[in-house]
Amino acid sequence: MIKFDCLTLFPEMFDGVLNDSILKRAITNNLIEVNLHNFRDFSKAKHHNVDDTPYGGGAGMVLMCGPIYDCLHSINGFEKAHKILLTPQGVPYNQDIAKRLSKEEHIILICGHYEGFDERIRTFVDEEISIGDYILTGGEIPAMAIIDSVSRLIPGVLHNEDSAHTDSFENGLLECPQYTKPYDFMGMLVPDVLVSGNHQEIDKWREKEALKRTKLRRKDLIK
Ligand code: 4H7
Repeated sequence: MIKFDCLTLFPEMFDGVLNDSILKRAITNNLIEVNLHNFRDFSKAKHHNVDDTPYGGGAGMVLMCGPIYDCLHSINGFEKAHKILLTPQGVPYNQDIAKRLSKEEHIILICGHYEGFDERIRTFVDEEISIGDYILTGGEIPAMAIIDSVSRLIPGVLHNEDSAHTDSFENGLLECPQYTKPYDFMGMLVPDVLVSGNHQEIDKWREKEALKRTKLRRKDLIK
């Protein structure tokens, strides 16, 4: 059982992902637990503001420390939990990080919005993660990417126990080409080896194709 607590101003954004058949089953089978916390509920401001103007001036708003701090402290076991901030300035996320996180018991994800965070929020967390070099309007999509990618590594979450092991990246390579029926689609045929029934040859071909594709598309993955 791995527990995720998510601090967000937009908890509804998580509905679709958590109602996905695989994650939904993982939740009902008590393999994962996901709790959403709206830190606006912890605002002490008249109109429940969670952001304010930046010191030094300039456009935009900055998320205040207070509501996030108080929300964090309201979570049972927050001190021992692994706390992550989702920002474009974080360490680039990958499958190795997903594997490391899947060993945690309790992960707290903090999703920001607006122009950014008060710098002191960084002192609340253990690490800062980015899901890639692009800008999003909030940290919710990165948090969902982490919940999804980590959950599917928890034993029992995937139907076929093996499927996580045969995945792309598990062996450091991209997936090999795959085909299904029909054999002939508008003159494009399935490679002969795949219909040969020779499983030794098929395995060899798949390995070769995976390596070829990785070299061509993602040289950086070849160790
Ligand atoms: C923290 C600080 C993560 C979070 C600033 C978050 C991309 C990623 C956010 C911001 C994120 C990622 C606020 C900066 C909105 C940009 C327009 C939320 N974007 N934002 N600004 N790559 N955005 O993982």
